[in-house]
Amino acid sequence: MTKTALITGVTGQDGAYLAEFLLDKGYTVHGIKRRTSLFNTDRIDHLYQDPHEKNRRFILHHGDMTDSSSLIRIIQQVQPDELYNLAAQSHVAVSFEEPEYTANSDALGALRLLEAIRILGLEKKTRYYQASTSELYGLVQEVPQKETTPFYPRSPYAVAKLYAYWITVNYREAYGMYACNGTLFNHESPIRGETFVTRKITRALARIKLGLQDCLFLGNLDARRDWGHARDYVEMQWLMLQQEQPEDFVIATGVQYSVRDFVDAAARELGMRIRWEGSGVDEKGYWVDAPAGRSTAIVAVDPRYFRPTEVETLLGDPTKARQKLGWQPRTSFAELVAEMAREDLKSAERDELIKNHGYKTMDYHE
Ligand code: NDP
Ligand code: GDR
Repeated sequence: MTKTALITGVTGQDGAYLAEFLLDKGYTVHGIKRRTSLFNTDRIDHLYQDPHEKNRRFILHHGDMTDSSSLIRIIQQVQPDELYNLAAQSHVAVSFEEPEYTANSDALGALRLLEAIRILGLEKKTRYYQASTSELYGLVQEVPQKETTPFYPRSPYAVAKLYAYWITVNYREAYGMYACNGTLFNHESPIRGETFVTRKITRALARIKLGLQDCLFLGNLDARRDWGHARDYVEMQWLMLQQEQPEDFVIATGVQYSVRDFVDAAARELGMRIRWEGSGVDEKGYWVDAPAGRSTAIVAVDPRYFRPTEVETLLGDPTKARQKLGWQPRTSFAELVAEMAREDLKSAERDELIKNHGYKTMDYHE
């Protein structure tokens, strides 16, 4: 029998990879997208099926993590075998600016889904996956971090995700639901949001190479992360829901690099040199030095990107996932950076064409 999956956050990076993965496995996939004033389906447009088509296997619904009634209605209609909760205000820095909204969508959003499953009497049918995060470890208490490492969240985002983590555990224990947390370390891809540091770097360097941008402003260059590929990580999300017993798992590569290492690796890939600047902005936030040209990218630190409380270092230990799920990442750091740089160079080439025809392309500094 064909299985039915429901994905919240289907328009995001992981949602797009997971939808594709489940469709390939023969699932019928339903996704929840929120209403936005511009189309937000770029990442899943290749999966789109016309609503008039018969026997569609990819179906989108309007809903919002802050709106219980829409979630209950969709779950009632879809009756999912598996529910993947990937929707979130997922930007750590933004969570300091919108803490209440972040708590509403990321913490209470998870509760709304779990309650909907219970209200609808689907506790024995619907398996639930919660997108938990290495940000829970925050100020790290143990190196490397594994399933038993104590949490110390360092942002409104991480605190909201802490609630979501424990409410998932609680519903599993209280109501016997098949509910689990995937505690995922950072994972990236060519469709990563442009304001996360990896994509910001590959996109900016590619644009600098083609003369579309002058320099790249970053925050903490010394932050260290355990970066994997999103395509590898969604397979684990699925595997976690195929076990006999629901359990929580850490998913990571077990290797760590700094933001500065990422810049160097991306520059190497694009055949560029980096000129590092301690600080290249004046008190008004304007760039004070002349651009360095296409083969050399200026990278400057802008304190605007510092966070009130930073997570300096994260390194995961994926031993349990390797042993129990038989899972391990397939993409190396070098391959990840190369793929992202290659794809962003293609987009920059497209933007260059547009510019050469007299149209403006956006130079974001976020
Ligand atoms: P993205 O930011 O790319 O995607 C988030 C998704 O959630 C988007 O589809 C977004 O919609 C949707 N969304 C946000 N707010 C709401 C809302 N109020 N109602 C409905 N939908 C909403 O995140 P990723 O794909 O990178 O991450 C997926 C999940 O995994 C997130 O929960 C994230 O916190 C978590 N995570 C991610 C890690 C990573 O390194 N990528 C690591 C660990 C955890 P829209 O497209 O309209 O913005
Ligand atoms: P993170 O990812 O906060 O780990 O959360 P992000 O790429 O935003 O930051 C990683 C590290 O890089 C430093 N940094 C910068 N970050 C951004 N965004 N922009 C900059 O200019 C910049 N300069 C330096 C940051 O300070 C940080 O230390 C991601 C999200 O996907 C979360 O949803 C997820 O839970 C975690 O990964 C695991």
